[in-house]
Amino acid sequence: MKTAIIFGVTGQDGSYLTDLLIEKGYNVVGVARRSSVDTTERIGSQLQNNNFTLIEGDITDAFCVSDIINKHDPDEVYNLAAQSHVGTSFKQPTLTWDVTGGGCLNILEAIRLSPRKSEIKFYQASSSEMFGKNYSVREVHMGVSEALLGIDTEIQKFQDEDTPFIPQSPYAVAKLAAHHLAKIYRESYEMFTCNGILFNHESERRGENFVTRKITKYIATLKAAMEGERVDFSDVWELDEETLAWTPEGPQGHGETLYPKLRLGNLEAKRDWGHAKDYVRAMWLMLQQDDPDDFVVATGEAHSVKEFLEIAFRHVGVTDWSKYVFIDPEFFRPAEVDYLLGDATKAYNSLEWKPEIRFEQLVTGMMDGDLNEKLFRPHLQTVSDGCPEEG
Ligand code: NAP
Ligand code: G4F
Repeated sequence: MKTAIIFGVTGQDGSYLTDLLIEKGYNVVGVARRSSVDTTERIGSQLQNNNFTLIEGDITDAFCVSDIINKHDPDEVYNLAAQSHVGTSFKQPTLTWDVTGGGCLNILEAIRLSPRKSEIKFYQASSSEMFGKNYSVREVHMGVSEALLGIDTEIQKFQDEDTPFIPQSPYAVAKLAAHHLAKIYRESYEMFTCNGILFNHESERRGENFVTRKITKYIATLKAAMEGERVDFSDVWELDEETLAWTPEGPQGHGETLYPKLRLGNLEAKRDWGHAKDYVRAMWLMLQQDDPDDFVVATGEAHSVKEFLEIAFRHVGVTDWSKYVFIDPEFFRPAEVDYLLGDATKAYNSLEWKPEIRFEQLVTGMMDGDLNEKLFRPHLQTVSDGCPEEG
């Protein structure tokens, strides 16, 4: 039976990877940092599994990391632990550097110094965010309808393994340092290290301060609250400009209940969004190869935040979503990554990996996930929701 250690097991990807490896018959050791509250919600279904062990550890503590590697004799080590929020990295750059960059170095060193160095395969969670402002270009042939209009080709922007990195945030710089370190350890010490350059991937388990889940959770919460108040979701009232909240004074006479608007930043940014379940499969496949390498993992489609909003609201019958959304300068970043579209041809060919879940299905699946949660969230009755510090 193979043993895998997952750093960052309580996160979105950590939970899906745990499910996958348990299904494949692994013994999984999940590492979670100490917290004053329970962070195991996403891996709750595995906690009683005999093949799953949850241990405490923090990747910024080199001795702790080394102790974990030596104690558990892993065949595979996955580093998914990170301060993974780009916006937060501008507010907490040092912490981001220590966790997202330094944490990877601690694991690489622990493996290098282990007597089992040559038997351990290592996966590093690199990110499309490292491309930052940069992209490659190519000419693509258009479809029949465009050809009839005399347009044969267009220039497409994309990123693949050969696109140079121009990071735009402290997070991306920390990830890039970790990425290069993993390569250097591969080339200098003959270690089996792979970088998965993953484009954005989301799910029902996505953290609530990433834009996709922030949107789906808001819509589901608002709908549930309005249904609780027997108020028609598609027919809201006048906006109180001061509180940025809807104050219903309709026939039901619900008086002062407040429904805050969804506060978002840049809606024009484009991302190549896939589903986390598909992407953890690619991580595992990388470590099953004979030789270590780096791979882009992406769907090959880019959509704007606005398109995500449109599909999510349409799913609950709302076509004019603009009246629910407030563009708040607080959520704009000091530097933005405008466009990410990955070319995963290398992963398609070498790993035989392909995404199964496409954009529209991702959005509606996330909406259903939040709609089915059916929790009543009392915070909707205040206007303090959507704290800029967190989203
Ligand atoms: P996530 O949900 O934010 O999970 C991050 C995990 O890291 C959590 O389990 C977190 O623990 C843990 N962690 C944070 N600081 C730690 C520390 N000092 N020591 C040990 N663990 C620590 O992120 P994700 O979406 O699953 O992404 C997984 C990895 O892929 C991350 O490295 C991310 O940067 C990278 N990535 C993600 C995407 C994406 O679109 N999702 C794309 C490319 C790359 P807590 O539960 O205690 O917070
Ligand atoms: O959902 P986001 O915060 O994801 P972002 O910045 O692309 O980073 C995610 O993907 C990376 C891979 O490319 C990972 F490495 C990283 O760990 C993380 O998982 O923001 C997506 C876009 C951005 O352009 C942002 O400016 O949405 C825009 N946005 C607009 N309003 C917002 C908001 N983002 C957040 N988080 N909150 C907003 O209110």
